[in-house]
Amino acid sequence: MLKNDLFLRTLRGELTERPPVWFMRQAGRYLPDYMKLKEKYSFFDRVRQPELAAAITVMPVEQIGVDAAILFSDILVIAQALGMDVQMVEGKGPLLPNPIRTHADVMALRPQDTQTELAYAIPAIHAVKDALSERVPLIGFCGSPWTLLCYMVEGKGSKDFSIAKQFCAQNPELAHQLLDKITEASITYLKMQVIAGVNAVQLFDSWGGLLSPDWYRRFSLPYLQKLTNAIREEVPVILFAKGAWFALKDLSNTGASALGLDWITPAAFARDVCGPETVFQGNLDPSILLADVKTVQEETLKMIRSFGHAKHIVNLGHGVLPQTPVDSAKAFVETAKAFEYGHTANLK
Ligand code: 1CP
Repeated sequence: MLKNDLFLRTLRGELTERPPVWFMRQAGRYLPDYMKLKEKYSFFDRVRQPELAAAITVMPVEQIGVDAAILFSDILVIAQALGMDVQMVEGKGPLLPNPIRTHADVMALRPQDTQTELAYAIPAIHAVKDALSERVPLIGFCGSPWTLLCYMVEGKGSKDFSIAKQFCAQNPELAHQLLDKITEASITYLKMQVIAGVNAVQLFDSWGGLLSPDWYRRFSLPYLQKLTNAIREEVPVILFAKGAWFALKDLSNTGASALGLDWITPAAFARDVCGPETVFQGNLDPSILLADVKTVQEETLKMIRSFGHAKHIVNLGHGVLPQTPVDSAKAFVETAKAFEYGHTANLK
């Protein structure tokens, strides 16, 4: 049995003594012990070798004190599983040297190989679960089909993903075929993660906010809905759609257990749109963790209070920045852990 199930209780909509806390990209680049492993092993070795994935996943639990772990991996493993070459270039991020541009490129993708291609995730998750030994829940994840399409068509990170959007504008039917294939592979992968033991999943729609509301309803939302439908009866689903404040009502209607918010979306706005029952996750601007500890504490408290007295998972509004001081990350987590909602008496 889990020793700390605060995160899962919050996802079930229960009133809790305080908000749980974890943060996106918590397993990685701002931690000195991670940087040591990075010198010795390639990115995909760190993802694939169970003992490395386990050591990295557990680091923020032991060193920062978060209430949930997130599997060390990357959203781009789905592009690999479908048959694409994916490289992680130091200082630059992902590179897909043969991006999808034609009908033949889409036809060549093989969602039917997902189980074999991602088989390494099962021993990795088992090793993480062993290393966690029931201290906190484990979050599994995948990218949203739209965000995966962005990388698979563009071939690399981008500020506007204009090649990916051009592809959708010129070949909408082909774009939907691609999104269908990504969705099929993602459902298979999420189910594998659930069977291996993850306690919740998060879907990262990191580039959802690049779409107009109309295009969001065409190219992102239906696929997030399919993923949510396939998983929500097995484990809670968190949807994080960065910049897609305009789609909050639609996202809350998907049946997901919680919605992640970035820092441009005020808590009061989100509560107004979705109502008092929705569980939100977020939303401190990650740059605030670059300030001194006192500022981190003050801004974190302000952010927690903005969500009211329940139904909130403390997190950043996007991934932690690599230059974040470890002490600031700790101050963020400790501020959430010291917070008391004040209705504890009613819980007993
Ligand atoms: O070796 C390194 O340190 C390389 C940096 C790195 C790391 C630590 C990459 C390359 N991926 C990861 C791990 C990772 N990626 C996790 C691990 C678990 C955790 O959260 O601690 C997760 C959940 C992701 C998810 C991910 N990868 C997203 C969605 C979340 C987000 O930040 O929006 C995206 C968009 C990616 C693509 C990606 N992979 C790596 C980088 C540098 C990027 C972003 C590139 C870009 O800006 O387009």
